[in-house]
Amino acid sequence: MFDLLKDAFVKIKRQLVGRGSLSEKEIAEFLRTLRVTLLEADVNYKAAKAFISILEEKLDTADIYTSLQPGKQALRVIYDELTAFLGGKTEKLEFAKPPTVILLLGLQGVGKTTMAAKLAKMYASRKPLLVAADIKRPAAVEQLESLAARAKVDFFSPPKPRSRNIDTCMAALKHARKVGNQLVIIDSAGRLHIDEDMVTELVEIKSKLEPSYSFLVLDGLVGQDALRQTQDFHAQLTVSGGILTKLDGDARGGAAISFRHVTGVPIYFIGTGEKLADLEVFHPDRIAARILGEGDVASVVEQVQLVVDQKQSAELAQKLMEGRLNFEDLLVQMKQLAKMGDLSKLLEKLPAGMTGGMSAADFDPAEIKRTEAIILSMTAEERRNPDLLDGSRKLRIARGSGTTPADINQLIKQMDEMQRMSSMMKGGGVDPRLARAGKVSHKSKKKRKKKKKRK
Ligand SMILES: Nc1nc2c(ncn2[C@@H]2O[C@H](COP(=O)(O)OP(=O)(O)O)[C@@H](O)[C@H]2O)c(=O)[nH]1
Ligand SMILES: [Mg+2]
Repeated sequence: MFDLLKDAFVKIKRQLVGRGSLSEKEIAEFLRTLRVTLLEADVNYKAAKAFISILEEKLDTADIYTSLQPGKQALRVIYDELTAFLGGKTEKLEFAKPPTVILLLGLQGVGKTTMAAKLAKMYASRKPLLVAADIKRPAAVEQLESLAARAKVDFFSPPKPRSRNIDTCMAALKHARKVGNQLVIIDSAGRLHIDEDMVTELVEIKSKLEPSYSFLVLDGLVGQDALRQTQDFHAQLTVSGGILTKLDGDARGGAAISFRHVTGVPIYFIGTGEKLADLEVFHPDRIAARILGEGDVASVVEQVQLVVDQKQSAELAQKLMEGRLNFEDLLVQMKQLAKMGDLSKLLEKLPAGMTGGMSAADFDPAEIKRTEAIILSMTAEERRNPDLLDGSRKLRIARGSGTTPADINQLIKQMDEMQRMSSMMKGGGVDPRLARAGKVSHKSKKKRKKKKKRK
């Protein structure tokens, strides 16, 4: 995701970091490079211009020129301004008076139906109702119905085969009130191009239904054209925010950067794959960190927490904090990580220093089998107390598991790294800035101590 931007920013960063001095001329030169990159990444021309001029202003301060570390100072400014440009704070859905109604708008094929189901899954605790208000496209109703079954949520189909979409929406709302669905997600009909028919229908739905949120769904792979669509939609329907899909693969990310500037409304979510779980809340600060190549520690932690069994992970966190991780825990941990599926996607978000030299290959099923064999060849005592493993024990375990002592050393090293990485993640959200500096927040350490005391 955002590879092009990331590459360019990383290059710029390399030039900046470690600089003892920075001249006005050098800053101007680097801003020129940045501008070209933004345009290459399909950032809207006006948005790119606006962003560069903000940077120009913020970077042209005595602070930078007199700073002992002007490069780092400049990067800090870029991180802050990029975050602000992406919208600043994270938008959260409010569930004020139920049912909260979300209307999804957008052209055909952008990913509305998929997104409807992803949102329903993410907010499953609200007892969501998925509404098929698209009878234009053949099989659109069936598509949503099967996705609803997969997400295990309620589904509402048009009462009659030829019901008008507006009637379906109103009937669904009534049904939701009766049944107690706190969230209603409407999958509306798109067209290949914005046309009058569609706009008229959507305007009517929007005014009668009065949705809490109307989100424009945009295909992140479409460059400048997506922004044109945005402006057209927004001009006629005044959306409350945007959702970008298909940001997996080689989406250049231009739309993500421009959206806020072009519309004045924020991005709420991003879709990063075809599976229902491939949905992320849009966190401007984390995205900025990702683009700057700093990794995205906080969202990785979140994803990890989603899959990892809560109780088990609490126990594990406790052990990690106390530095008593052992081989049994490691095995559990690896199996859980393997469950998360596409690990390479997760690992790419982490800064290199935090992956502890681990790569997706370490979680490959064959690798896990091998680790399991090693651990099973240990005595119960050895499993619980890794310090026992001396040369002769290692040799015995290696023989028993069909591996070599070097493999066992590797495993011990990996566990140390995991211990280190986990204490950095400190079981919760990590302020990306702190994570970058390799520091862990003192506040949370204190909190942890307090918690312990209470026990
Ligand atoms: N790679 C990828 N594909 C997606 C994503 N979201 C949707 N798709 C695919 O895009 C196609 C169109 O999606 P659909 O939800 O039917 O779009 P709609 O016409 O707007 O309702 C389908 O093949 C989806 O599987 C995403 O985030 N990433
Ligand atoms: Mg659809």
